Amino acid sequence: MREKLVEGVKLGVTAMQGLIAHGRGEAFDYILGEVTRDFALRAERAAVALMLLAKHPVISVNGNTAVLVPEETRKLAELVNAKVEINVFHHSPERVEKIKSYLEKHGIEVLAAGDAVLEGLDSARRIVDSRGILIADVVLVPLEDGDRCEILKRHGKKVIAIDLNPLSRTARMADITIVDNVVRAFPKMVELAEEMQSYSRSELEKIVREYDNSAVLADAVDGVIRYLEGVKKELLSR
Ligand code: PTJ
Repeated sequence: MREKLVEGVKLGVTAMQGLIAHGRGEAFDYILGEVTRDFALRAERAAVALMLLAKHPVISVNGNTAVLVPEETRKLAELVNAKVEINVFHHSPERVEKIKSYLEKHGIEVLAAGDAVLEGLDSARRIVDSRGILIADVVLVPLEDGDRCEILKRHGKKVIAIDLNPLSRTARMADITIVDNVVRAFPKMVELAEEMQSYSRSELEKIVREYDNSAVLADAVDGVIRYLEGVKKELLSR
């Protein structure tokens, strides 16, 4: 992952700050045991159900997500019929163009017109595509901490976050929070989407209805506590 991100920086796709963000993620991954836990799986399942039910689902891609999971982004978008839109915090037209051609090389049709504004946001994340995030009903937001989630919700959109930090602003504000590494979450969601494609709308609606994000976030915090308690026990038993 580190090598991919460093290469991404060299290509001008990943922001330098993306390396710092990765370090934050790694630290949380360590104290989660670096595996997909049950709480993440529950969220991934609900996320796929919500995307399959959506009219205009959009996968929002930044410089980290682009280099970490391009193939899986393409597959997931195809399976749930989602648009892929570039949305970055560290914005320049040149950088967006670089991310766009990087994703296109992976066979992804990308939205990045930047012809509309998401009212209420000051950062460059306000720059959106009128065929994508602007009209989306469900937005998948991987690897991001900030105020965009809150604003997306204010615009009536459902937000799915993928964030290893269950305490981040985005993680706490999202409708569905996947506390997992994007490199595990995306392949898992592809697998689930392949299976759930054949589900009826009522089956998908039931999954979404029964999903409880507060319980998932609490279980994620509990997961960290339990993992650390296990480490502590092991150290004391030496
Ligand atoms: O490409 P840009 O310009 O949009 O910039 C991208 C970054 C990631 C720098 C920026 O948008 C950002 O929000 O960075 P933050 O504030 O550090 O937030 C990143 C969040 O993602 C943190 O809560 C990390 O714990 C989490 N994270 C980092 N790596 C992973 C991750 N979550 C899941 N999988 C990862 N691999």
